[in-house]
Amino acid sequence: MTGEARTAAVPEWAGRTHPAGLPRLQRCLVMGVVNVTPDSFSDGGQWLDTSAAISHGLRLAAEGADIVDVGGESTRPGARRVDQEEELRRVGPVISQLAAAGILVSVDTMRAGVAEFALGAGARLVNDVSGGLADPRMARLVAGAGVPYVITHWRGYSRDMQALAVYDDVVREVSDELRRQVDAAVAAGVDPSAIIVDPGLGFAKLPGHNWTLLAGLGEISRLGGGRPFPVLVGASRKSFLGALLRDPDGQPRPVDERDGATTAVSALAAAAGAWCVRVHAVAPNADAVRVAARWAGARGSGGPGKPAGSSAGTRGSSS
Ligand code: PMM
Repeated sequence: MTGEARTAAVPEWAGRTHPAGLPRLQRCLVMGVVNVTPDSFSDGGQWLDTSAAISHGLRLAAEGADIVDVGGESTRPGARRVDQEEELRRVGPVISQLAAAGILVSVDTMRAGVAEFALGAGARLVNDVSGGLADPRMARLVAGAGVPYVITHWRGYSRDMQALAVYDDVVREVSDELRRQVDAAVAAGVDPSAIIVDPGLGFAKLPGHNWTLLAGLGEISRLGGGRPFPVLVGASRKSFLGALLRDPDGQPRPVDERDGATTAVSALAAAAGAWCVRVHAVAPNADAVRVAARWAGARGSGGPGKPAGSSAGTRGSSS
């Protein structure tokens, strides 16, 4: 192995992508999910009760979540929208309690009104799965608040999004469409250094599209060319993992038995340079990103057991 190859501990694009306003760690971050909904595909109904949702968020933080993402509207394929009042009723007290406990909270919403309320309640990051397309006021709100903003690739509401899963070249098209979403946000005043991009696994994507996107994270980070953005990967328990792990009768692996596959995706995504993974089961994924960082660090160190230095492009943990 050449010295040059040894220092390439993570892909070159990944080491330079840290969103302004968030902790800068030498590894991929872990975002734990609290869905305060009756109908999310993986945990719907489990955390609809406010106190159960708060306890769950505290548990995820204790298990190693760097960020806890709180959402009040299901985006599962086919889901119908809830109104803003109901969404606020679900997420408001959960966000304020978790933020008051010192947890870095993000709000998972497509509505500027909900994001505004959440930021007032202590959320520090807006995770908008529509990437600004569902609510034209969202980008201005985020710009005014000066908070980090996750822009996810999105083609339409959950109710019929899978009919929109038609691509010739999914990495190129997702990159181009994300580029337009990012440009619109920047035109509305969002600081480019506060933007995180997300390929939107499962959002108007068939299983094969999701795998191709995972293999193309570097290109997505650059949105087809130019400066890289931090990338968030949301693969947790999604149906493409269930489809991969079909039983001999062809039945998809049940949702609650997909955490092993999710953890594998997290390790590989971290190794590929993802900035953050969004997951339901935090503990194994927190381990996975640390393994990926340590492995990458060893590759950059030139010898077993020696941690990598802090050279640009290196995200290896030193522990
Ligand atoms: N997926 C879901 C919800 N929110 N946010 C981002 N940024 N990326 C995702 O892939 C994403 C998301 C749907 O999954 P869930 O219903 O289990 O939360």
